[in-house]
Amino acid sequence: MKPLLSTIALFVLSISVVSQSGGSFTITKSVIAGGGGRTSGGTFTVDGTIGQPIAGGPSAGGAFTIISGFWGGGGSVVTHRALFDFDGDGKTDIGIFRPNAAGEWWINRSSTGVTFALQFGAPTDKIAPADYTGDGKADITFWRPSTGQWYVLRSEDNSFFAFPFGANGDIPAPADYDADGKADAAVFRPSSATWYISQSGGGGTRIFQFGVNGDQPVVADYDGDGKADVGIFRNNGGVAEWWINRSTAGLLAMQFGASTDKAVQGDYTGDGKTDVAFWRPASGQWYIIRSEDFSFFAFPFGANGDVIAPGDYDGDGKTDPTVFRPSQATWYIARSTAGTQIVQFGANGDRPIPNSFVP
Ligand SMILES: [Ca+2]
Ligand SMILES: [Ca+2]
Ligand SMILES: [Ca+2]
Ligand SMILES: [Ca+2]
Repeated sequence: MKPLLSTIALFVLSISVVSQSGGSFTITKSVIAGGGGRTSGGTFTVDGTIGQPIAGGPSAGGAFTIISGFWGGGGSVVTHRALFDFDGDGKTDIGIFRPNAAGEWWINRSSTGVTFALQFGAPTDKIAPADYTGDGKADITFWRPSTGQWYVLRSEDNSFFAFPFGANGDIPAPADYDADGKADAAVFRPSSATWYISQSGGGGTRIFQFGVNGDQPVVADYDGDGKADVGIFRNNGGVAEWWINRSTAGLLAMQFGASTDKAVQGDYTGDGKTDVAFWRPASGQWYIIRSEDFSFFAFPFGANGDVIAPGDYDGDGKTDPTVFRPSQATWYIARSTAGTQIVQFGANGDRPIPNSFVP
């Protein structure tokens, strides 16, 4: 077991190296995560997996020192990123789409407080911003119903690319369904209740039926496995039904809310799992079902006529209830750690970007 020990020691000294080999095994990916403290002492056992690939069979041996730490027991590491984060600082950015003849995007970068604006799209396009390129920054994107074309402005260099996916009448529902770190172009076709998902990770296009005509997509990661889950919000005779096909935990169906409520699913509790939630326009009440135990809580925030725009504006991993009041172009953000923020941004008639996928 001497070779294993010497390799771990070597690895500790050069954690930026991604490939190490020695003795009877090979480590092909970094096994030391950032942060953490220093641990040293006695004997150890490695049972199979270090980091991502299987490193070999069980090994055991003498003294060791680890700076930082091992990743958890062979499982994958799930990262959850704030949606509508255009500068990649982990915080949702305040921003609007203005449906002028040439569609305008105005976005206030949370990292610097500086606003940038550009024209991209038309008033009849459906805005569909998400991180398609996988650099951790949302890409300004729209989907054109008349042609089924997607137009993505790369966050890396503001160049754009376009491709056809979907047809007129479809509802765009992009998200990272295959958990490769890139949003996948996707549409729900109401006429046939069919989903089309173009998996960026190389898995091809998934086509399947889920829901019925009239349902609205409410896609998010409800079971916290890193994969977006297909879900719909249904008006069943005035009662709201949620049907969610969780990628790991299976089907979840519940009645929660009324058909006139607005779906505002998000991770309000910060456990990495999206909570079923709605906002009631008439009363301004938010109703949230905790993913932890399916209990619910409610509170008032906002008023009738507001446009909801939930996101993680303070970057603590918890969704912050947020509304945009068109009459005053004012944002009210109930930040989970930093308190309520009131900001004027945009104009009456603008659409808050974090409202992009609200049914
Ligand atoms: Ca940001
Ligand atoms: Ca993907
Ligand atoms: Ca999932
Ligand atoms: Ca938050």
